Amino acid sequence: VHLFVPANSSETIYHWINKTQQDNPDTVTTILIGSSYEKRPLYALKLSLNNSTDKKAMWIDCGIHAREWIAPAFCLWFVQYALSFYKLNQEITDIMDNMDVYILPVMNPDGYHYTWATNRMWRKNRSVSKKSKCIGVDLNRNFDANWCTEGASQDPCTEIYCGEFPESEPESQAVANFLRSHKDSVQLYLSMHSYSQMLLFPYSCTLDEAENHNDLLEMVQEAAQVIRRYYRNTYKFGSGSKTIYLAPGGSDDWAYNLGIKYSFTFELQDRGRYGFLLPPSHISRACNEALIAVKTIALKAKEVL
Ligand code: 0X9
Ligand code: ZN
Repeated sequence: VHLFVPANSSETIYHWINKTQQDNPDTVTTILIGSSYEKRPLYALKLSLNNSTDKKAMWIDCGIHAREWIAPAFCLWFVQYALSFYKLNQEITDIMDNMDVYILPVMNPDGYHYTWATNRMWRKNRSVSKKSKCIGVDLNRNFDANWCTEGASQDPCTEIYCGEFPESEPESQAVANFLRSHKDSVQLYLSMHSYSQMLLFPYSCTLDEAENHNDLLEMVQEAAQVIRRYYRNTYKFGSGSKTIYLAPGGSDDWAYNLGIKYSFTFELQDRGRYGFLLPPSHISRACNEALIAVKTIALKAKEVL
């Protein structure tokens, strides 16, 4: 599939959100779910085909971590793919006929902007701490899942600072509030990161196994297999704590504990050659392989729901 999705500045992404909604008024609605510390709006797109009210839904967020630029690119890619290939590709048609899709292209717009303007390697948000000169909270340590235990830090000067208290940050609070108020419909949660090529599921905040560990394992295993088959690329898979590291306060574990039993974090390309600085020429492959993984998981989730 060829879709034109370059690396995008936050301004470009706001523009794109606007245009996507205007061009697809029957399918796309923009939902303002909150605003960032620096008061940038947090827009989620809702893709919804038939206006039945009791439809199941999936949620995808991208760009929790500022420097992981391939993640927002994926969110845009997914939306453009879904809108262009509905009725042309059977899998996306099947998904869209059965689920609404909520997409938050940039969960951390302040950090993202900062990586464009000032420091390409910034990770956290940009909130100012009362107790330190250091700036920013790791939004993926700020959720209420074994918050700030081993794998996070109380030191504002570290990259894994958990914040003052769970959901202290407007960005994590906005996502948590939205999911809390939509938890009866949202049954699949996906969070896009990079890099290292991994498909992860809960728990990351403890070494304990999730109650449906085997289902989750089967889903990511199948998704990794599909990537290998179609793109000859390798993704590791498993629970977060056993596959990468213990890391509490993450959005995936929090969503899982909320009752969204199919909850995943994807680490997209690459495995370290370029790291966060993935060249533009790699964007399309990285997004396409993530897309077939998302389709595989969404179709499996649809079966069991
Ligand atoms: O450490 C993270 O937040 C993620 N890796 S990254 O290199 N993109 O920063 C992994 C998140 C896995 N899930 C949780 N820790 N809950
Ligand atoms: Zn990340």
